[in-house]
Amino acid sequence: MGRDVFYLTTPIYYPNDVPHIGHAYDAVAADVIARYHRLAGEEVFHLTGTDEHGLKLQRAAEAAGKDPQVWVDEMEPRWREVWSRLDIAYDDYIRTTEPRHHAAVEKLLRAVYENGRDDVYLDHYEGLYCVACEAYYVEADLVDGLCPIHARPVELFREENYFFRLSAYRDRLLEHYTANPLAVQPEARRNEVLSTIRGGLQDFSISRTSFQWGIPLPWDPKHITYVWFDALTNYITAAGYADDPERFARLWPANVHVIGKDILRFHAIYWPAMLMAAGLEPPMQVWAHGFLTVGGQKMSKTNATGIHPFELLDHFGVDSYRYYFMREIQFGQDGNFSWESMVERHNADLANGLGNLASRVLAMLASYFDGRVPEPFAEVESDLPAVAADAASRFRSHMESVAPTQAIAAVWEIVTRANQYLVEREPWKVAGEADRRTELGGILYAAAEALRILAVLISPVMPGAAGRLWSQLGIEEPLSSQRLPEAAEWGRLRPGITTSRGEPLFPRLES
Ligand code: ME8
Repeated sequence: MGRDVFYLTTPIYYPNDVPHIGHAYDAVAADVIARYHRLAGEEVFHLTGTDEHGLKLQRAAEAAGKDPQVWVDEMEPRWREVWSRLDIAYDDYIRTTEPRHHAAVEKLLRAVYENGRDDVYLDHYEGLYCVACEAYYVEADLVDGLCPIHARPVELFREENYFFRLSAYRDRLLEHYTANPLAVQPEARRNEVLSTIRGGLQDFSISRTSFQWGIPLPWDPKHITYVWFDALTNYITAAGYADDPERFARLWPANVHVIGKDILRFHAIYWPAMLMAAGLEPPMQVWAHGFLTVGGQKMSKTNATGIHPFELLDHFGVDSYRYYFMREIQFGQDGNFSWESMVERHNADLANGLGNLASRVLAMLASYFDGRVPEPFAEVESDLPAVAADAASRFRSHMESVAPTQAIAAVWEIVTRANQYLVEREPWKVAGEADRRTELGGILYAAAEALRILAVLISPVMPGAAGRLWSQLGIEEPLSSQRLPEAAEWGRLRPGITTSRGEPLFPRLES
């Protein structure tokens, strides 16, 4: 495999509306994983973007009385604006209306159409279509006659479509997933995919004739490319499939597509089969997270549960926001958002936990040592270095396996142990005894060193707070130059540097 870059993607979002915290959830998760890999010294390519074609977009534009292109041009910046406030550091942003994408979709379509195996054929189709999903359903899929995902009425469509012979890929997909047990995660989702494939696959249509907004098939332009065929292709467009073979060889296959569980079938069945049909490798991993609810309910505009990220960002700030969703909701499972739990996490883990640790240590350094980091003192025995080393190593292995919730929990063992350590050692009492000055220095060195390691380890999750803590510690080398595992090794904090107290990292919030 020619790949030497960690290539990670988010889904591309439909800009028919503004984002809610469910969309932001996978954007934040992907950013945390991407930042972790940069911290581990890897070259990272983190892709996100917007899925701008299809019937759903065409109808949203019509409802707004606008041309679809004008509409998506207006809507797309409202997504980027949210990613910017969420500190999402993507390396590329793809819009499916861009010429580079048009070229890649045409190239992929042709590769599949002309592969000599008759994988694309023309047929008539009559079926039940959910425009919100942009997908067909059979009667048995429906719940009370409604779309199983959106609980909305489906529409009967009858069209001439080109079909992709997905049914022919059953055995190859099974072989792929047997040979690559981690290719779909978590385990429950892998089992779901395997049982769908074993149950037999239906061919799916890859073109539409009932509307115009999309990319025409190169061999029959009255057909518009099915929006999912179009959208999935974004992952290879941005890797240079149509215009940069060298770059494509370095980037493809992607290491991980981070997605929500509702779009698993497209990513873990359609997409690998499409790639196989074109002679390309499937992605190395598809990681499907769970669904967020608000007050136990599906998020939607109509029941006021479609919370815009700004509502929370204005109140909690970006670091607390990112922390909450990654820590409170077990990544991979469904979870419920509530204001109460968010305030609770903020106050308990951030304000009282990490924030309090930092302000106590920095205040004592200021009062007893003029802010200077004292010398370590071997006689001050403590298990803090061992706790930190163990937590850092578990943090890394959890991040490597896309388990941010467990990774953060490991880091918080350092916070808890360091706060206990201060309580046990009572530096404020030691400070009263003139002959225990070296010991006092040793205690505060250890606590400050724990803070330094914490700043490094929290940086993928809370880049802003990590940066502020880092500058309060007065370390000269930029935080962005730190690399794991070395940066988490105990004893790298240099005695003599000048710390400063600064503002509290996480001011307490009223509930
Ligand atoms: O599906 N909780 O776009 P999208 C968690 N354009 N995640 C949620 C969520 C919730 N309540 N609601 C939405 C699409 N999401 C396609 C993708 S990729 C080639 C094309 C997640 O804007 C959802 O699971 O409807 C999905 O991963 C993402 O938001 C985009 O949803």
